[in-house]
Amino acid sequence: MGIDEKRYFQPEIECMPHDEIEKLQNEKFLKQVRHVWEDVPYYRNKMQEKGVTLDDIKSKDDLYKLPFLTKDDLRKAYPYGLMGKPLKDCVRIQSTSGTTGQRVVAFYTMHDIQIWETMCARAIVAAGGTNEDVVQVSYGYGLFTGGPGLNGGSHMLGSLTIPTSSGNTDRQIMFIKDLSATILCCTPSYAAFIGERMKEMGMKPEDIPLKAGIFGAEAWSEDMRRDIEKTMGIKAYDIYGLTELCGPGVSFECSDQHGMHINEDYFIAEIIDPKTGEVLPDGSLGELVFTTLDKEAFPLLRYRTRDICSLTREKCPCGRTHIRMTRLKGRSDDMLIIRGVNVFPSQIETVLLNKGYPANYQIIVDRVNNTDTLDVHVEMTPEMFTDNLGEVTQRQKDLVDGLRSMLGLTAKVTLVAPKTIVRSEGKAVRVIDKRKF
Ligand code: DLL
Repeated sequence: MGIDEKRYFQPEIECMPHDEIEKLQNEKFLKQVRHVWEDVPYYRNKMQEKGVTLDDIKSKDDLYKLPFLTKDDLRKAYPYGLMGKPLKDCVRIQSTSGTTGQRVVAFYTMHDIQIWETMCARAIVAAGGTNEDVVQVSYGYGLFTGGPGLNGGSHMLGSLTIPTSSGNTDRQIMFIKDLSATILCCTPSYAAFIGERMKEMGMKPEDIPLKAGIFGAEAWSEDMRRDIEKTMGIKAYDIYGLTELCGPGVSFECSDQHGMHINEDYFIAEIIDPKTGEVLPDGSLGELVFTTLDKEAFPLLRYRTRDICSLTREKCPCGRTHIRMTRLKGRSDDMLIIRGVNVFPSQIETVLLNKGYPANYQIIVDRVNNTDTLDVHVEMTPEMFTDNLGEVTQRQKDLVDGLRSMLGLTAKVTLVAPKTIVRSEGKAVRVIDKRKF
């Protein structure tokens, strides 16, 4: 059976047999390592410190010999220390917000921009997009990669692009409706907010022409996906990426909505044990590590993302052959250790959404008398809202029980009135950790 070419942006690459991908990766890998060795003294020093030279790297099988690069390296080498090209060859800078205290600044040549936009175009096609679609990009534009990345992908595909950026939610809805946007790109928390506002305005899913959403840049759960899909009457696709590697599009979901295909012609992905650095077999949960294969200005070998997930080579019904990563379980630095127990915010979200609460919550961790405390503030829906104290107490108790069985910990739950938790137009801030370490 032949493949339906319209379902892919580049079928010859996206559906390439595995042994051919390996061959392509091998060729590109050797070239990329040579580029780094010759042009990035910071990394060459790291290799030499580990006793590795270019001669030790004969194929992709030697990847494990290379040292890891970490966020700490990026910090030490800030701003120009990891560049692989002179500034005169670069055409763009993007950066993270630096909310975790570590601002990342990444550089791009024209070639780097083109491969990044190619990946975003693949993601839009995987979500059912064609050049007949109208793509509304409601990720932030500017230093954040979300807006520029999806904007570039949409252009490359030839779709009509509406660069609304984030914010001004009523105008977002007006544009979706008036300009017949069919694909919406934004963070999942902003999508949920837009959906909530639509409901308030008395709009139903059939009142808007949207058919798909491409949502990423932050962790979200399967339940949140279902909620957004229902409110907007769309299919919601996950997209992953990070500034260090380019931005959105490193991997993306297909019609199967079961894990994100990593663009293996541009990256090699590994999963390692975050504690020991040992490479783990496919299927194991661990930290995702990327090696770029085709980057000029900011090539990174064995870059530790701190993101936790697993990889699978299981055949995908969509026909793409590139390896898939699971939805992120969280970041290793997102993981909270509360009274010795590992807690991921996504576990808390799962309990809340399963019990019918919206994804509007805040997790507050503190230390009182040398004991960690976990407070979860959860917003009620307007339907739940009541001044019947008994009912509220019963609801809180039910959530405490649900969280205890998920986490093995007792949390304090406070139910708050609808709309009291601040909405996000970009990445939502869900955790406030007040402990001083
Ligand atoms: O968030 C790039 C991006 C923009 C991805 C738009 C998708 C859509 P950074 O600001 O550098 O880049 O943040 C990267 O965000 O290491 C993950 O921890 C998290 N992240 C990104 N995508 C997802 C996702 C952009 N789909 C960091 N699910 C990454 C969960 C995600 N977390």
